[in-house]
Amino acid sequence: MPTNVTREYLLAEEEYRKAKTIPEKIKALEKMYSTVPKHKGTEKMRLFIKQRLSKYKEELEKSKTKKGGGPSFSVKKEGAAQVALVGLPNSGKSSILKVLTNANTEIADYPLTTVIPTPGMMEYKGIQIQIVDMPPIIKDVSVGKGFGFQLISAIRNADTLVIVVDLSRNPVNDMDIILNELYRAGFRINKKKPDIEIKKFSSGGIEISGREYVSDVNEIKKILVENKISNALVIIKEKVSLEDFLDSLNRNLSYKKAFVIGNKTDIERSQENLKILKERYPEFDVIPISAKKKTNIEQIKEKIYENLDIVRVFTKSPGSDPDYPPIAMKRGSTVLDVAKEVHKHLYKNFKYAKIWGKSVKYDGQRAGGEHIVEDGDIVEIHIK
Ligand SMILES: Nc1nc2c(ncn2[C@@H]2O[C@H](COP(=O)(O)OP(=O)(O)OP(=O)(O)O)[C@@H](O)[C@H]2O)c(=O)[nH]1
Ligand SMILES: [Mg+2]
Repeated sequence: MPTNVTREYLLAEEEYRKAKTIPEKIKALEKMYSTVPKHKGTEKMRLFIKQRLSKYKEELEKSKTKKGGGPSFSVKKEGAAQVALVGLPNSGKSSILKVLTNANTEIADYPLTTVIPTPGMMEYKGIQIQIVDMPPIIKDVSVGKGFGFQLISAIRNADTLVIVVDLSRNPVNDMDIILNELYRAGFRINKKKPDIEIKKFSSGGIEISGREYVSDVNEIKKILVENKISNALVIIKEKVSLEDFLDSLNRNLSYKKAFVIGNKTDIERSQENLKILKERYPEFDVIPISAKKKTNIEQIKEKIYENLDIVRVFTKSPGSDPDYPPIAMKRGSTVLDVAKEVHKHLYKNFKYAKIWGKSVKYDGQRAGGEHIVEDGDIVEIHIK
């Protein structure tokens, strides 16, 4: 960031950061443009502001022509799953989208480059996975700052998250902000929704089954009362902390898997910073990459695939080769789920299947509809 800007400019920039609506952003950008000193050294900055301005104006136009106002931020799902790239400004999210997919997105040496979620399609082992480059997370985004609630709801829409941190600066700071904002916005990262069932009644008080799984039953009762539950059977099926219990009552929470990309390994200090990050956040898988040099890109694809919990199934007709591409199914899907996915006729008239692959003992083994398929299985469906 050039230091030779005026106080007016810095104020306008702060206004831009705080602006919540598109008209406010446009107003602030116009101020920034009018107060930036006009000489060769600020040429790139002026260009940047102009580009932002025209993008927002275009957005404003679009939102005006749409019924109900407000531009929509969430991206329509395509392919087997949707993955969101989240991180602070300038960490390299857009650069990563570009190396993973064929999408065309803007990359610039200036924070807040991406202003609307931008999707691209990534192919992995014959499966199409949608990657969405998100506008940046900033401090207090969870309470409406910057891209605010629109950004949060777009992230919610994704099936899994990839956190991008910049190894050329303090990555622990990146992680602290990202995780804190996600938490405040109602995300629970790499956590399983606690296995608790609550059956509400109109009378009879509170009964708790599975008391051995909690440290303090009285606290649980207090939490229930505070949440206006006074008659219920609460079945706790696994060990939970009080905080997890409280979370289980909150329907607005969103449980997502995430791993971390440490970007910019081509920069000198990155190895040191990577070590610090791993020490501070040992519970996260970190994949160090350079979007610029295109190193370790295959590892990201593999990890995304792993986190999605999908299996590929190759269907085949009797007497012919397996079809390509495979179909993506949720882990734990059955042969009948596969039949349903292919055609309702196969599902309705299902008799048995022949299977080649990891889920069976020998090739061509016969299996019923409830048989669970595994990654890479070939399934031949026979009908009545
Ligand atoms: N040295 C180096 N620079 C990188 C790398 N990846 C991205 N950059 C640079 O970092 C800057 C920001 O990159 P972007 O991809 O626009 O970052 P972003 O996270 O999308 O930024 P916002 O849209 O503002 O959130 C650009 O100048 C990129 O060229 C990398 O692997 N190494
Ligand atoms: Mg970007």
